[in-house]
Amino acid sequence: MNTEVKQNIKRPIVLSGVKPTGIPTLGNYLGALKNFAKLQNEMTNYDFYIFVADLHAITVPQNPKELKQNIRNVAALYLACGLEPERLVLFLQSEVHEHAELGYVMQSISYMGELERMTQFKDKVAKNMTQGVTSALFTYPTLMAADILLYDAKYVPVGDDQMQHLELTRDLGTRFNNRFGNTFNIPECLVTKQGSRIMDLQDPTKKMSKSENENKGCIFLLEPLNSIKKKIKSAVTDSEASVHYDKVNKPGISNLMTIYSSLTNKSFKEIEAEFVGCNYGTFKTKVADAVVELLTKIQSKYNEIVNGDLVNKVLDEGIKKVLPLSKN
Ligand code: ATP
Ligand code: LTN
Repeated sequence: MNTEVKQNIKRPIVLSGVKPTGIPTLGNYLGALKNFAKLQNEMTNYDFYIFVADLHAITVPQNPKELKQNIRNVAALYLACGLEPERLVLFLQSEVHEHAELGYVMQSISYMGELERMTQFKDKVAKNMTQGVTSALFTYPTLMAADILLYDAKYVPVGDDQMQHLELTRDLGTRFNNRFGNTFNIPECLVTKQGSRIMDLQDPTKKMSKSENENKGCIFLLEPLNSIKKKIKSAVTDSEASVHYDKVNKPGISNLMTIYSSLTNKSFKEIEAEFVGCNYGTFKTKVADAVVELLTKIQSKYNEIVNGDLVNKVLDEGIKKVLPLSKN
């Protein structure tokens, strides 16, 4: 193996992925993409491995044409959200067949009982009852463990819905090391302080999710700006007409406050002070303005990128860097 690759291996790795199951949402951005861009600038001694998790996407039914477009959209959105090609190894999960191979090994050391406890599996089964549940949906967390352990990743930035999968990854890595000798680094989860779980605008007890919920409560990063404004204005709130944070009794307003706080860096106290005596309409307009300002920038960058060569170039370079590492 050449020295350049060896030097790469010595630098600790931050790794994460997004599934191309639809257009990424404001939840994906605030819980994951924004954090990747921030960490990339802060953690200058780390290498960043960011991939499009297409093998995970096919654990639920996909239209092949749409999947192809969604893969490209996710890759272009990574770049449009501030990930810098020079700082990052961007690749397609299915192009590195070692993910599936190690996933099989992880299946063979995991137990049905621990996979049955995964809440993402239970939630998706409840929602996909009519379509049939694939066995890959059940073993999904073992593939995710393989994604991470394969590269000896040190940190994995994710939204808080993935913490349970990260715990399982740590368990499987430790189990493998204990049985077969020290092989894998045991990774740590990096969850953003603000925005790690953005809720659906129509049902703020449910996570905003690109492939599962009714579209009305979900803001997609490539959605027309007018439609975004409408969705925020019709977000479910409560009858109190007072902007204060109370996740249990005021989940809708608390969710809008979380979005506003993540976008403006204002604390909940500062937001409460800003909107004393204001009605919800005024607050929602401000939230919508902040979201629209962000998405105007992201969409214009996305439009510059999506039809050019950059995405292919970055993916080609990424796979060249990542293939020797996965064989190490
Ligand atoms: P699906 O709807 O297909 O299950 P998803 O959007 O929930 O997709 P991913 O695309 O795999 O899931 O998520 C990519 C990253 O975005 C993960 O780190 C995940 O934790 C984070 N994420 C997803 N939804 C939210 C949300 N509502 N709030 C904060 N972070 C989120
Ligand atoms: N399971 C994640 C997506 C994902 C991932 C990973 C994230 C697949 N493999 C490895 C971090 C590291 C999800 O459903 N959000």
